[in-house]
Amino acid sequence: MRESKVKRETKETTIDIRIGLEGSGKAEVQTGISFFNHLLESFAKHGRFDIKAKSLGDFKHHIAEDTMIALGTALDEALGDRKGIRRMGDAIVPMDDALALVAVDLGGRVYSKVEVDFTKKRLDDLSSDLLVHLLETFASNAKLNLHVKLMRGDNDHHKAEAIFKALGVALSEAVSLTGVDEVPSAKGVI
Ligand SMILES: [Mn+2]
Repeated sequence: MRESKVKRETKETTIDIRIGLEGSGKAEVQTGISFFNHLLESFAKHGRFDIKAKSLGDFKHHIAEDTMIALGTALDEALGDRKGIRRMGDAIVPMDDALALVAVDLGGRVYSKVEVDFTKKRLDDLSSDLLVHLLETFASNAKLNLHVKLMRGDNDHHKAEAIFKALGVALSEAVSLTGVDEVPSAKGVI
């Protein structure tokens, strides 16, 4: 079972995260930000990851940001030497009017490009402008290459949720084991 636990404490936040890659999509997420909980639960459900998160802090911005740092770190640790994984994964996921494309490469190179625009300033109790930053933060801490493109969409809630569902599906493919016990790189290391 590939899993890891990360506890991250700063003057601003205290974050406790646990991720299991061979999960069933069960999420127990308490960040104090309802919409962010909803996104992480969608991510866990469609990635079939088990995620436990408890985040406390001074500002919602710090809580969300530091939760994504810890979640990215936990994924990186759960993957270990990344032997035997498929490494790449992608998904195109609709949610009513919204259509999100997500592609990931767990080859260890950190790069992210996230293209999405929101109409409103707020996604319920989460600032819309935080969303791109949260995905970039996750990618850099998980040491992955992430491309996100919102192909179309009208409703902001649907756009954000389609992206997190697609991230789950893409990552579930990328972390899946091929049965070949090798690092999936021509270089022999990741
Ligand atoms: Mn929803």
